[in-house]
Amino acid sequence: MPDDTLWRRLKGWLARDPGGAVVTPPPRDPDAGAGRVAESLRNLLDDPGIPASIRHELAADFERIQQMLDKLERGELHVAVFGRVSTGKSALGNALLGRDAFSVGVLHGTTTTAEHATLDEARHDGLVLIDTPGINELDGEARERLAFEVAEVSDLVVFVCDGDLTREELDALKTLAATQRPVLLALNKSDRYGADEKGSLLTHLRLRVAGTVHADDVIAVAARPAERQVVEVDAEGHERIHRQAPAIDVAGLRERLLAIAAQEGKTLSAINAGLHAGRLTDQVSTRIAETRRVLAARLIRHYCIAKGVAVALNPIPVADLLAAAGLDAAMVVQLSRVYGLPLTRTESGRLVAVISAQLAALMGAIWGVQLVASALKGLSAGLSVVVTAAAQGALGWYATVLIGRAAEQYLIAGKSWGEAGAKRAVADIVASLDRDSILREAREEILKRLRTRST
Ligand SMILES: Nc1nc2c(ncn2[C@@H]2O[C@H](COP(=O)(O)OP(=O)(O)OP(=O)(O)O)[C@@H](O)[C@H]2O)c(=O)[nH]1
Ligand SMILES: [Mg+2]
Repeated sequence: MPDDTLWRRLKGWLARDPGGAVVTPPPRDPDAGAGRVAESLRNLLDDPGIPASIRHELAADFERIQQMLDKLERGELHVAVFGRVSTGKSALGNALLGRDAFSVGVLHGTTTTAEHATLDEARHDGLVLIDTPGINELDGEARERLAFEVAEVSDLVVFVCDGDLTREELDALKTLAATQRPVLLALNKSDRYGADEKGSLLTHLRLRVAGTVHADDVIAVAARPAERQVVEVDAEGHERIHRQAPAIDVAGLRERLLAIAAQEGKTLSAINAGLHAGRLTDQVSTRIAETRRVLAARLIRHYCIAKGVAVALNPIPVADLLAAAGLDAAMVVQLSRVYGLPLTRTESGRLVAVISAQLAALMGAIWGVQLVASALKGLSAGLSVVVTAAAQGALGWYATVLIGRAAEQYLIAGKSWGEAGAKRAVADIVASLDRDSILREAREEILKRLRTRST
């Protein structure tokens, strides 16, 4: 059953905060947590209760969950570099990889799409690096979208800057942090600063991002230090000028990444995968609920026609309409199958009796006079037998709609009337339906069928 075990387990694992963001408390034992999420993902992928049509419709999402499961089983940690154009994101990716995996350029906008490469040196820790395009050219909304996309594919983000943060950079940093991924801030091009200048810039940055990035995670790097003129004086006192690039310095950042990967790698991947699965589970349940509602509406209509025509052909006193429960019980048996909570014929008969009793109590006063008046409304004097029969059939139809909808509600709530009880639930349904338009439609439909029968 799609609503039970896995779904409950997954949802239990993922607690929602009031703002709607999904927050997963990191499990104490990362491996156990990752194992639990992997199992949930596997169950979601294999859940026989998910109809093929819904699987097909959400194929891309299922594919993504499969990839995340593979990644989780391989124990990889995906790290994205994010930031303004030309801050040296690609250069930093290369420096961490120890090879030129990403193109680096003086021109703005060298990287135009997200690319990823495995961090060679850290392969045993399963770090995968993702390069992204710069955020300058984008307006606020597009920047936010990119941040979400990046967050979606990464477990951890290194935000790269090359000086103080602009307002846009700070906004983007906060957007990323709000997606629940850990964010590190790398101050790149630190070769351009003297030691004091670098120290005070770091202190300033730590203050600016306090509450968003931990002070230990604000780290200076030099991914591709610019060449400098170096003057060498030989033994004879001759000066020789040549250009030399200072050493790359990403050791602090690499160490921090590896430490995070070692400590929480699997937990972070698991959280990320869990978030995805939680969203997909919600989507799948929404789609299943929609499909069920459509099926249920079709089924109720089918029984409305059957009952409406039967009553029209065999007029019975209005007061007996609710008691003529045979067809309604058959309908409820079928509805219970649509909702995956099959009821026996006896159980559904009992449910129909409960609903009918509520309807009778609710409408005792109006059931007779007002309802008949409604059913006949709009019909001219000198009614033919067929027309009055159709009006009475319409009442049978209306009673079936009410019973069907009430039973549906009871099934949707997992065979329960909820805290307020059957009386309230039935009253709400009566109030929510447009009685006159249902009766009008019923009358027309029944008349059409009676005419077809008589010709
Ligand atoms: N001085 C100095 N320059 C650097 C450093 N890292 C990168 N650069 C230079 O910054 C420029 C941009 O580098 P990229 O790595 O292409 O920057 P990016 O952020 O990937 O740029 P886009 O892909 O265009 O957004 C290049 O000219 C690099 O040589 C550094 O540590 N020090
Ligand atoms: Mg780039």
